[in-house]
Parts: sequence; C-alpha cells; structure tokens
Amino acid sequence: MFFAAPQSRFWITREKQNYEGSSRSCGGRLAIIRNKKEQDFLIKKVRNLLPNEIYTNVYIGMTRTRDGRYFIWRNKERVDTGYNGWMPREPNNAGRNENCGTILINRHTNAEGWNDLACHHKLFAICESGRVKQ
Ligand SMILES: [Ca+2]
Repeated sequence: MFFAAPQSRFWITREKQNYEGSSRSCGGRLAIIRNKKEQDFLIKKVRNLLPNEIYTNVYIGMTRTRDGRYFIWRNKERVDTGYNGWMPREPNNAGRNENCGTILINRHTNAEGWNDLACHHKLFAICESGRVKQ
C-alpha cells in the first residue's frame, strides 16, 4: 500500500511481524519521522487502515541503543535531537525490554504518538522509500 507524503513515500507492510522481520520486509527502510507534518500524515493513515482496534502499534525505524540511554533512528540519528513525537509518558520501558519504537494510537483515551515496545511483538510497520531532495 503506497501513499504519498510531501517529501517522501511511505507504505505499510502486509503482514504482522516482529521488528527484525518488519525491517527486512521494508528492505531495511523502516520509517524515520522528521516533523509534525509527517507524524500527522502517518497517524491519519494508520487510523484509516486499522480502524477497528482499541490499541494500534505499528513499528517505525527507531530502536534503543545497546547501553539503553537513547533511542536512535535507523540512520543512527538520536531521536531526542529532532522532532518530538512521543506520546505523553513514553518512552516508559514498561516491560524493561521495550527496545523498539512504534506509533501508538490509543482509541480509548484518544492519545497518539511514539511508544517504546518490546521488539518481539508482531505488528504492521511503516516503511519509506528514498526521499526527494528539496
Ligand atoms: Ca512503552
């Protein structure tokens, strides 16, 4: 499923897989979210594609560093140096092994944003193709 965004194209995987499997399905290009415009665009798409869940998590291209101190994007950029799309009170590392990043939509509280989650969960994922230079 392709959909257009202002400076890139994103798509969602066809099968729920763990983070590693999702990354492979994306050809190593799980989505990096750089600004509010992309965040809003992707959340809207995910809401529309998966309308019947109370809690929706989909993988994006972020993981916790081995020392546990930071989240980094797939391109190694630190997540905390750019746009902040975390859901309130996330990342919380609630299970003590929440080392992968998702977009979470909570239709119970109507909250949405990035979440840290254990990497073994089988989820859909957002991938991206190459960016068009501005
Ligand atoms: Ca979490």
